[in-house]
Amino acid sequence: MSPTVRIIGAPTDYGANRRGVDMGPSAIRYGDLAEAVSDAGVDVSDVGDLFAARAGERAPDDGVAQGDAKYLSEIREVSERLADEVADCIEAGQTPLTLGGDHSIAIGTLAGSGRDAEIGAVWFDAHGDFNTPATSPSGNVHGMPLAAALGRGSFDDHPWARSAGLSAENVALVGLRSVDERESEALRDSAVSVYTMSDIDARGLTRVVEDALDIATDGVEGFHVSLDLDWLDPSEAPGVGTPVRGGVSYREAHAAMERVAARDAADGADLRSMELVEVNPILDQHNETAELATELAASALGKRIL
Ligand code: 4U7
Ligand code: MN
Ligand code: MN
Ligand code: MN
Repeated sequence: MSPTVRIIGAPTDYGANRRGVDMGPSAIRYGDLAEAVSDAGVDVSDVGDLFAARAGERAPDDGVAQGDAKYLSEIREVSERLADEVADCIEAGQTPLTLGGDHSIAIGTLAGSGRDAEIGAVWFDAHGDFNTPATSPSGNVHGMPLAAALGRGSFDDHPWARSAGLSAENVALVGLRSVDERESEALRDSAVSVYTMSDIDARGLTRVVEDALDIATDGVEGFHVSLDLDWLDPSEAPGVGTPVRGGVSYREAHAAMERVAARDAADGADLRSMELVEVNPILDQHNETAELATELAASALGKRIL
């Protein structure tokens, strides 16, 4: 990781089934993100929010009928803008911290982060995010970004969505507990590594995350961390659009981010980019999910207790 972190807001909800997640960047900033990150001992700059037209300002069925992925052309616009911003940030020697927005923004982050280098990714989520327009039960692109970044299935026809430097062999999903049937088949057929909540139950959080980091750092220039707040149990993170019971605890989430920071500090591994997604302030209680997101970012960026 570079000594300077650049915050980039991506206030979009085109990929989600519930409006409100476009206010995530404001809620996370209001939760004192900049201060939390400075407390971690890194310099922080904030370039503000990218332009993204609000889905709520459109007629409900505008943009919906695009194959089996809703708002795909709107998502393409945001993704291309975000990919450029992330690639520029890395080129300038800084580490991008992208704030969603729904998880479709990962398409842009990964395209930018993997534009000029081989990268890996650790994906902390209750869900697989491995649907394609052809397999998705919902048509919501926030359930598809990982498949898109890997150029899978019908996303083959959308080269803007592909992350050039990312290969399935260097991707690990951690904490899954809700995967659709065809999505699960696709994951089993792929080289992506999957660690479910049962793996965490059986082996403990730390061992699982260390394995995931081994995969994401093997033979690549840097690794990306995608943190979907629905990874946590809804009792800790109520402000998300697709909560699933049985997630990780507050302490486990911090422990995972602390493993990320430790790996970044070690030789041969570099935290190249990170994103915080799916915080929905309309569904939150007193901004606690947004505040949790800021705390977890600080842990990943190296905040220590002593
Ligand atoms: B998130 C879902 F069907 N799998 O594809 C889908 F259950 O970014 C949910 O992880 C996707 O929050 C959740 O719509 C996407 C559904
Ligand atoms: Mn999720
Ligand atoms: Mn997700
Ligand atoms: Mn390092």
